Amino acid sequence: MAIAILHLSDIHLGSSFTHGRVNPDTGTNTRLEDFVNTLSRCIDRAIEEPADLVLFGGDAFPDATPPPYIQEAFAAQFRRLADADIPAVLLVGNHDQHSQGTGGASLCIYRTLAVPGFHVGDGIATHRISTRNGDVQVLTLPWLTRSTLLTRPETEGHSLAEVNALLIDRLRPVLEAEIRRLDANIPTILLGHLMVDRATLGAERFLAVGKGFTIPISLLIRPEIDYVALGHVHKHQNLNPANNPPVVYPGSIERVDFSEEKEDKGYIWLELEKGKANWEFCTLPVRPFRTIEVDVSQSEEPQVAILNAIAKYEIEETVVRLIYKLRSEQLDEIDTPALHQALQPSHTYTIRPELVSQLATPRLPELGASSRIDPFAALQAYLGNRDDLREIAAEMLEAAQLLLEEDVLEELGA
Ligand SMILES: [Mn+2]
Repeated sequence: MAIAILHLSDIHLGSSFTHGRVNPDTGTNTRLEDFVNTLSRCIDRAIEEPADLVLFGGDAFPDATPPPYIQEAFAAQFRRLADADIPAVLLVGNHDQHSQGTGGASLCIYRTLAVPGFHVGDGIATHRISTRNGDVQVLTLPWLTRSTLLTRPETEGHSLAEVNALLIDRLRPVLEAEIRRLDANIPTILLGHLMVDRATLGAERFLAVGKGFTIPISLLIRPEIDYVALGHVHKHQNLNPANNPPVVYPGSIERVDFSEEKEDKGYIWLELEKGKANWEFCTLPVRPFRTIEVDVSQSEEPQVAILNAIAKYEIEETVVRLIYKLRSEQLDEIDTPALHQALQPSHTYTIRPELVSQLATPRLPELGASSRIDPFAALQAYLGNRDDLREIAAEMLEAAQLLLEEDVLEELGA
């Protein structure tokens, strides 16, 4: 009998608030309601089938200290699994970890409370889990940082690439020891929150840049392992076309930002036996995002051209961003209130006019024409002009600071 497993990841409850509005009936941001509804669809499926096990691949919240009402919304969904006697493994992702100390991850509360059937994966360990359809072992590999396996003196004076190589050297024997202890007779899953060197990236590359490291896929493709359940990358993909074993990112359950506009969102339904993993990506009906980009700089009637561009799309219930390019002389021809009116049926919207320059002037005037600029100042100026990156601007600057300390940008000649 196969073991039925629901694998989901990157819930990010509490993200994307700038794409929502306050629901006047509940006082809650509509994007939190979206994320909770989508999460509840996953839990519904697990309970209806029922699943024998639920695997969560990490990143429950945007950070390790979510406000209590967001913690509670997450807990209210996962406790339905406990009520239905469905075991679950909650893996710790990079957004769930405190930057300082250990054991402080936002998900550790579930171990402290000893929720029946719940396992928290905050270390490299194997969890043997009894399900209705037999035992399964889940080797957990949470998000690793340089401080997980290395000490400060070991990393000092080394480049990021060298530290990455050092970490892989440390990880290899630790993982090997764990794999040797596995029971060869029962189905085995590796559950990891990590960046695999073969992955195509999404929003997480902005959210976590400079903080983690990349794992070669050869470490994960092992005959002892029947299915590799991943988290971290927001775009669904199977990294092993040969499928022996499947190496699968389910992706985020909702669109976190516009970089995920065109991606389907969903979870994985898996039927697992020793040596055999049948899996399927199940799409979730998530809120649509739509970029409407139009260049009216050559248009006689720019206002009409913009309204026509908007009219092309069904924008009801959609998160919309309108970007229009025009010449500065056309500014007076734009009736902005009428644009707001046209976008009214959307869920939420932003409007960004962009001036096309007639001359070869710098794209950002504050950068001036000097040939040598400080990369950090350049990034700051760039981010100051990108409303859509405001949410992650602080993190990007922090990551850039780290890179600069590592002299990486200098090496690149930036
Ligand atoms: Mn992550």
